[in-house]
Amino acid sequence: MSGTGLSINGKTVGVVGAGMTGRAVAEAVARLGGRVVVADSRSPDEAPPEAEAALATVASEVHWSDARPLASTDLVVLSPGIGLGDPFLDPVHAASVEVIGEVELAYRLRPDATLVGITGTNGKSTTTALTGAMLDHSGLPARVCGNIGSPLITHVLDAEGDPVFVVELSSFQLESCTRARMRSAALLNVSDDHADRHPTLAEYLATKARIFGNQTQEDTAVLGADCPVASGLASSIARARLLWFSAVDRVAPGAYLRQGGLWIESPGADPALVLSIDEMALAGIHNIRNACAAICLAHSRGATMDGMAEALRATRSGRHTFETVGVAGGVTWINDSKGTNVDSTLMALESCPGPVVLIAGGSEKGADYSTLGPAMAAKCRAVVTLGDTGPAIEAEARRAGLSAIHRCSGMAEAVARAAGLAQEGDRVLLSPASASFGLFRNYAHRGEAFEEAVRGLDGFVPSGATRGEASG
Ligand code: UMA
Repeated sequence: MSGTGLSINGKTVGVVGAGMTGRAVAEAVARLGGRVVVADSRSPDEAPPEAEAALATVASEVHWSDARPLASTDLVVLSPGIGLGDPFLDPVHAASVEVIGEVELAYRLRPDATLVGITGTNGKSTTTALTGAMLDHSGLPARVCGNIGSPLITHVLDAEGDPVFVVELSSFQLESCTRARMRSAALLNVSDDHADRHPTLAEYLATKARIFGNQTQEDTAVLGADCPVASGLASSIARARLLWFSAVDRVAPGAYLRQGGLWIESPGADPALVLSIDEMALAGIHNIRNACAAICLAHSRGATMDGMAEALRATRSGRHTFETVGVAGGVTWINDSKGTNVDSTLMALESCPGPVVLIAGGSEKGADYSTLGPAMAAKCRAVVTLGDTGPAIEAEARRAGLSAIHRCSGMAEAVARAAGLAQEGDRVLLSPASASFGLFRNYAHRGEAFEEAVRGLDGFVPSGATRGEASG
């Protein structure tokens, strides 16, 4: 594709973070003729195992727990895992070097790229995957990327032709966006998450709202009408065309559930049926909302009715999102490792029809677990806790009247304990309501550890086709 943006040829670019994003940025900068200086706040002992080898050919310098060498660079590009206000960046701010995120860099390199952004506390990945599939099924080339698993920068530099980049955006990524313009953007919902990085809900919402910040009259903003926090942003959308989505009410213009069907209503046009929800591969009310959001986004980029319907028939839940691993001794084992906040665990519990043994807990991000207590008491036969947040989850479960609570130190122990507690017909649900760091590299690593332990249970029978029913 053509590029009319920022030139970094001959410039020295600081890259903060040696993870997936930092490595992708370093590769991009080196390829475009820039000199790369990497700094990561971790010590060499904590370095991601593959980092040194991956950076060896593209970075001139790699520094661990020292950002001072970045003070003399032309521009610093941040990975999402480290906040703009992190004290590690003090030497960079003191030297007044501009700091931007990877998504912002991708935009500045290719301002002509069509970006479709999706944010929200839950449902981002599902909506992103659905939107990409709807465009693909409509014959419109699309690249699905971002927080869902691969940095935007790699895609914008590699893309042939002029695809639509459908980008899942976390608050961590939006925090460091300044000029990036989303031709279509959605805020799905907002609930408590990442309190360690965003101390108040207002600040978290303001960060998410940056997704609409650079839109023009030619662009589309999509808001979740069923979420009071997200819908409250409507009055601040000054320029873009606003579309709504809802699984409760008819909303126009926008997409909604009515009489068992998903409808789209454009200004001045009659409502049009996209498909009956019985035909969707995904189940659950939250996935109906995700589907409606995806319809708004894909329709705004020219997707066809047939293409949208075909994508909804074909798209299943993503990995580690309420995936049935299999059955052992009449107990169904479900991997919802991607349930990293309270809201997503509440949805996963709601999606389980019978008694549940819940495995929850992980690393601390300042969450409030009080709403989880009554849901655990109502649904759980027992709760098995893991990690730093285990005691807080345990306290809420006890306050709500549950007494069968067991603290474990690792996944194998948690699975063995849950197997002993579950009875025939129960579900054992891994849905941690917490991040994974500390015990695991990321949520995928945690989900794999769970699946490995489950596969070792006596009489285990793996699942066939899985029907996604929860968040993600
Ligand atoms: N880190 C440091 N010091 C640094 C840089 C990073 O300690 O100098 C730590 C971070 O605190 C974090 C870890 O390293 O614990 C990884 O951070 P990173 O920014 O290097 O992460 P990447 O490997 O580049 O992956 C990131 C996203 N991860 C985070 O935002 C933490 C991935 O989302 C995303 O898929 C990838 O970029 C591509 O865009 C994962 C995630 O957990 C799935 N996202 C959070 C979520 O969904 O809740 C926001």
